[in-house]
Amino acid sequence: MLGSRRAIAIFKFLGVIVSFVLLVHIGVLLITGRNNTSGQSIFDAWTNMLSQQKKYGGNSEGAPQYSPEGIKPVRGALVALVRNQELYGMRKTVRELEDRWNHKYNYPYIFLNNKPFTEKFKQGIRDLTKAKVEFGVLDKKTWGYPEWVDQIKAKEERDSAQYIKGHSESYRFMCRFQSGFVHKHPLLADLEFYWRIEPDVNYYCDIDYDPFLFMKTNGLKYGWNIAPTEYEPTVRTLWNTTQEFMKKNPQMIPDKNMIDWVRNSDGSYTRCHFWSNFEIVDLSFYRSAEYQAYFDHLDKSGGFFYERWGDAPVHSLAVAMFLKKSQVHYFDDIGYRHPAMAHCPDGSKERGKCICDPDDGWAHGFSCAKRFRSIS
Ligand SMILES: Nc1nc2c(ncn2[C@@H]2O[C@H](COP(=O)(O)OP(=O)(O)OP(=O)(O)O)[C@@H](O)[C@H]2O)c(=O)[nH]1
Ligand SMILES: [Mg+2]
Repeated sequence: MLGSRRAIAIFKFLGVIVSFVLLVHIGVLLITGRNNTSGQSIFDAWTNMLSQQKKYGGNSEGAPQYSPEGIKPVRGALVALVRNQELYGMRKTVRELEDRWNHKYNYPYIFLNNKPFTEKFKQGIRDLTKAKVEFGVLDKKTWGYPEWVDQIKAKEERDSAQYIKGHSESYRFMCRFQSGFVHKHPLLADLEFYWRIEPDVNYYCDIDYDPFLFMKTNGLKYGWNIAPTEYEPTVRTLWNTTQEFMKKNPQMIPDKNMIDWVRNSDGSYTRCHFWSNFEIVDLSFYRSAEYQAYFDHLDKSGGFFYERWGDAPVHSLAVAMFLKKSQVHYFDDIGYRHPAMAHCPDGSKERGKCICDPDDGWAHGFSCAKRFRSIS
């Protein structure tokens, strides 16, 4: 009796030893082991398998990391119009972009201002990145009133305006500059694409590919991320002025366009616009004769000052008139927040890369993003 108990105890002990040796063996195989047939480590095989899966957002496989000085596959840059006093808001944006994306790609930055940048601003930005950084001042002609605008009428509008930023003269200069002149600044002369950035925005997700290259290789002209409706009092006559332009210049409007995104079935304006504080654009679009003619038409009407037309609805109406949907890309994989609105990817494609809560991604459900998905 005693002998058989001892035998069972010995068998149990041996069982534990054998299991332990087996576990250690499997562990060693997993960490350093070689697959006998291919000679490839199991971890290598796993990593290869993951890297071969098509990443969302484009042909990112094997995307090289670009050196700060090296030539990039696209002449692209991150561009901000910004004031000296916004240094710390701008630093937050640059820090997040560097951490999430640009430390690998090292695309240059261009900062523009209607006043000279201080040394403190320049150093405060340069400290954050290895990429090339340039600072430019605006040509006076691109910041202010064109000679045909009645400045008394413009002031009356500002004094009586009941809408956000309605009282601000500089905000109107900013919107006119971003609508008609940013792409003409000499520092952008050599660029094919720009990615607009602003102070105090957030980038929530790692971006593991080159959006400039993605746009270029796919023939995309305009990339966006949030699409709300514009506040009506700021654009009272913008749609009528745009329709006038379309009637006068039918040869400029291609048959296949996106006009149904901005035009309701009864002909009225949807006020849908891409929120241009984030936009990635093929600058040949803004440099085109069509875009220039449209901007000139709007500018002549004075609506940047007699109302408060934003560059977002202006850019968006141009996209809707002149581009096909297949040339416009919804960067719904880029988690982004500008004060008041945010977009968080739903998580299915970017799991593990984002710090935002997909349930907060309410811009995704905005009617204009939905409308974009529904038009052909
Ligand atoms: N240099 C300069 N930049 C400006 C001026 N006004 C606005 N900007 C910049 O233009 C961009 C848009 O201006 P914002 O004031 O952010 O406009 P917004 O995004 O409609 O409004 P917010 O909700 O306040 O962000 C930002 O990058 C600003 O830093 C200005 O007078 N001078
Ligand atoms: Mg802003």
